[in-house]
Amino acid sequence: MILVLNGPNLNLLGRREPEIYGTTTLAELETSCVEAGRELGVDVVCRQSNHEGQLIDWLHGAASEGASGVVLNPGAYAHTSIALRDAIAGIEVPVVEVHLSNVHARERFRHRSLSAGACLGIVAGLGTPGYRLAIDYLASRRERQQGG
Ligand code: DHK
Repeated sequence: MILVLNGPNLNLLGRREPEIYGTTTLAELETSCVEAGRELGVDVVCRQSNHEGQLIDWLHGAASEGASGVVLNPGAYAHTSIALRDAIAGIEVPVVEVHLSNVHARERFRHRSLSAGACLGIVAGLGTPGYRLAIDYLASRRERQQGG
């Protein structure tokens, strides 16, 4: 199973600054993630929260839920949350950080991600297809590790 976690304000996708984040809604994004998983033969479970502690709890529970990887868009917590970074660093399950927008082409305060350094890798600026790339990567990584 691959867990897809979206952080604060991503529940507003589709309506929120569409020139930056696009017009795809969170529900549509989550459906496309589940479909990508189906094509790849892996279950995808999607969740969203506006609360830092909830995201941390889901990360802590990822292994016991059977997740082989986590796709995480931390939203603005990427730029502010040492607690989120520590949660990622503290679990065995690999995490790929995804940003819809190219954070490096935006305001200076978005250039630094505290969480990214604890992640396996990052995808930024590719819009919703970035999630699919991350799922694809984590699914094939799991297969490689299982010797498949
Ligand atoms: C989403 C957010 O909510 C912002 O706070 C980040 C990220 C960028 C995104 O591009 O998906 O700065």
